[in-house]
Amino acid sequence: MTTITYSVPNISCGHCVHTIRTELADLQGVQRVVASADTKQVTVDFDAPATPDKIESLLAEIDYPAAK
Ligand SMILES: [Cu+2]
Repeated sequence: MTTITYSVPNISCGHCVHTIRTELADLQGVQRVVASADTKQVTVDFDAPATPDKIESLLAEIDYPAAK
């Protein structure tokens, strides 16, 4: 299991949190998603076949790109 915390500046409300949680949960291998509008952070626990690249691509696709 790998855990990565992303900084996602676009998170502004509970809707954003819900969207991110729902979309990431659909990615195979993702075990747990914690997103917060307060900290603007998304923490993802995942195993293969999910990868940091796939998670970042998905976040960018749904308009919540992770800050580098
Ligand atoms: Cu929102």
